[in-house]
Amino acid sequence: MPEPPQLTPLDVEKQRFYSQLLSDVRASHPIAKVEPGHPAEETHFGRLYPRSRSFGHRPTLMAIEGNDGPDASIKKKKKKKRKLISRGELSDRIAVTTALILCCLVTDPVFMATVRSLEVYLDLLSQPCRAVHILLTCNRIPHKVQTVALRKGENRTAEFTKLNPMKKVPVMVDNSFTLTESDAILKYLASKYDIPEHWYPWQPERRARVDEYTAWHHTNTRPHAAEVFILEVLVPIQTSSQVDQVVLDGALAQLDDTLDKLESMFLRRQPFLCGDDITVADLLAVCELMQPAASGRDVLLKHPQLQRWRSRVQAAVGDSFHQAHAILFTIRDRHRAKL
Ligand SMILES: N[C@@H](CCC(=O)N[C@@H](CS)C(=O)NCC(=O)O)C(=O)O
Repeated sequence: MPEPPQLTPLDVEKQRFYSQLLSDVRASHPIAKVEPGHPAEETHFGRLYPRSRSFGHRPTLMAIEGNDGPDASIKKKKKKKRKLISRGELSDRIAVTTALILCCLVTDPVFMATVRSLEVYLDLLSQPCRAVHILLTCNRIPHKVQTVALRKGENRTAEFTKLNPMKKVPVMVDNSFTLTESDAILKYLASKYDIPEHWYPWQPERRARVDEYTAWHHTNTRPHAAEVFILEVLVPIQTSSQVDQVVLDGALAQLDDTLDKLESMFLRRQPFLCGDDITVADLLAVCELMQPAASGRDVLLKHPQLQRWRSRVQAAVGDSFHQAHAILFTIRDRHRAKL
């Protein structure tokens, strides 16, 4: 058993001075609220260091010195820099250091990626999946993509059906929490992860504006833009038939009506759909309006206001936009090459 360091009580003045210095720190930490001089602690210390004169009934501030006894310590007094410490301070320091390490770790995305597992089941040919992908990548939220190829029917396997009985993508699994519906996933991610607040604002009115658009989106922008894609791209592939121009014109007219509403209602006096900054609503909308590009069609051609909005969205999310749309652009380019 090594000899314990000799602990010399401080004089009264110094005790008072250091007690005042420590009082705030100790009060702020739950460990510090334990009555100093806890008997269990004393017994334990007493067993380890039976010759210690210093850990008495009340916490006493000590000067820790070498093992040469009090006389030697007086001689060395002037040469040696004295380390002042009390039991309370020691436990405070340990607690503060632990808290700091934990804080650093939980704000470190690489560490968090190892302790939590965020998985998203996506097919990037799906508009809502791209919206989720863009939010994750442009905010560098650590995640793993599990590709579910809709064209191969991978959304109908027993395994995937367990995740989402609706057999649709996107699906998110954050640790053991499974969530479907792009709208819910985007809002969950924006609320749960440390990303800029503008994506899904906390302020009730600003948040309500986002909810207002996303509610409208699912019965307007989404079905009308998707219909153009289905008629012009999917149906001809699946049935090996020509595009039905009359039906397509009807769908385009309906989409135009929706685009007018987007401009006059949502973009009337603001750069993004729900205010001055980009939100999850813009991601849902832009990904939907890009879908008809698969056939080489730009549905915003006659809508300069919406074109400027799309450029703003692209600029705000940077390379994530291209990453999410890479497959769609490949299909578009193949389609154009055939014409
Ligand atoms: N309301 C859902 C729609 C999801 C959805 O319709 N996903 C499509 C791809 S865009 C899908 O998985 N379709 C597969 C199928 O219906 O078989 C959302 O926004 O997440």
